[in-house]
Amino acid sequence: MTSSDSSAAAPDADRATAGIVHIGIGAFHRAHQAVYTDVAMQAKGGNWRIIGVSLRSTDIVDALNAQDCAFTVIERHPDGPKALRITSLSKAIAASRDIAPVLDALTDPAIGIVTITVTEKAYGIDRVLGAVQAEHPAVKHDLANSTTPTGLLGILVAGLKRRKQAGIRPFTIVSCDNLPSNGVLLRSGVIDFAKRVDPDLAGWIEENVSFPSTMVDRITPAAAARTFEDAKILTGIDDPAAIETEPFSQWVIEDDFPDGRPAWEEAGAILVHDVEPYELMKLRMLNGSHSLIAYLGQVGDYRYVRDAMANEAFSQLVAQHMKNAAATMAPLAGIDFSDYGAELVERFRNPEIAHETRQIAMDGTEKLPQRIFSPACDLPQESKMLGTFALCFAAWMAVICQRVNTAQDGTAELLNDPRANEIMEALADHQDATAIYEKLSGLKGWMPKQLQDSLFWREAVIKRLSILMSDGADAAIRHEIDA
Ligand code: CS2
Repeated sequence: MTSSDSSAAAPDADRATAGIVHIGIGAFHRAHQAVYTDVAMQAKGGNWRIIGVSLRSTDIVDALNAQDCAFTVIERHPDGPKALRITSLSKAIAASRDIAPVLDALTDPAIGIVTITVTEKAYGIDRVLGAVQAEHPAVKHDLANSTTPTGLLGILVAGLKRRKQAGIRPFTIVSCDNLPSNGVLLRSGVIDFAKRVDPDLAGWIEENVSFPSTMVDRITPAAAARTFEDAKILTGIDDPAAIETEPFSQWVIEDDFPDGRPAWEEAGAILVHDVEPYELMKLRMLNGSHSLIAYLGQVGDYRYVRDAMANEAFSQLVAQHMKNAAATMAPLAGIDFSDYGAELVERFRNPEIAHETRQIAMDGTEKLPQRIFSPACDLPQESKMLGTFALCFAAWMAVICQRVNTAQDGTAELLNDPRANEIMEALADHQDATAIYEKLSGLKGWMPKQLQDSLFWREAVIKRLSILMSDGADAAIRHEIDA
């Protein structure tokens, strides 16, 4: 347990030095943790500026460094956009160019926290076993080259190893990705990775490193031409690192920072003892509905989430799904799930937010387990409420089939999924709904046994996939809300 670090005297955030390394400086980080840290330092000071590390992209690193790492966040309010200039980032590093400065930053005793947004697929941790996925490309590379890592686990473990060797206290590691119990999962992956390269180090990590879990929330579409135009109009600055986001923002953090942290509560963060119920609520109600909208939206040519929500039947279906998802969770003190759902519907409807269904549809094999399969397993075996979950899974399959059919040259890239090659192989022949279900639900280590064994689930998904394939998304939606 800790309290926030408010020891610094007069806040002078721009002159503060770095105390955080953040891995994954995409739009979401810039719209979320960077803003919380900015506000926290303005309010309470502290040397908590952020050194941003990009694992792959180099463009954003160059763009940020060329402007002292200050950047614009446009909040899309209903009554017009509002621009903020964020200065909490102190420098950006491209790990793919040179890993040495990344490891140097991680070894700096002034760094007390490492935060992470790398998306689900970059973890390389088996969700059920908590062990590393030895065949994950980055994990495989890093296990063989542990002093020149390229991926998340390898970099964290190499940084911790250097600190141990130099007698420096470890940093606290904070996953900010949409994974259930993200801190617990990352802890077990880091320890398992360390065991494979240095068992003593694994013991030291087990004893000394905190991995608080967090729930993060802010809808942040990819930046588009309008983002940069509005940034220029509102600030007068040409900013290739500008991003846009919704007004809403939430961060629920397990308060376990033995070496202090920024006063994130000043920016509205909620510090709690147990994040899990908040994570479940958000993953199942927000992200699960997002996936439902994304896959049905892709089948039915709804380009943006707001377009789907403007369709009355579609919006009714989403509300129905939220209700079903809420039924899978234990009550959470202070939160009324139906109010939370109503607020989500309003956020999804925001006409100012152009969130492409295509963007959310990416990486389905990484997202469906926590968003759709887990809650489905928590409903009674033959519950009618399983319908909307089955529809989301069926819609994912329908999208996959559409894309496989249009990928004339077998381009797995089009599927935008880390398991694209396996999927392409599974669907090599032209197949009917039953065969497609068998092949895709049978991907190794994916759909939980409880669903594999359920005839009810199987029939529910196949029936919906048949409707989607023969009559399209709107027919499937009507069928679901009439059921
Ligand atoms: C979305 C999320 O792309 C997706 O999968 O569901 O990025 C979502 O917008 C955020 O989690 C909102 O906080």
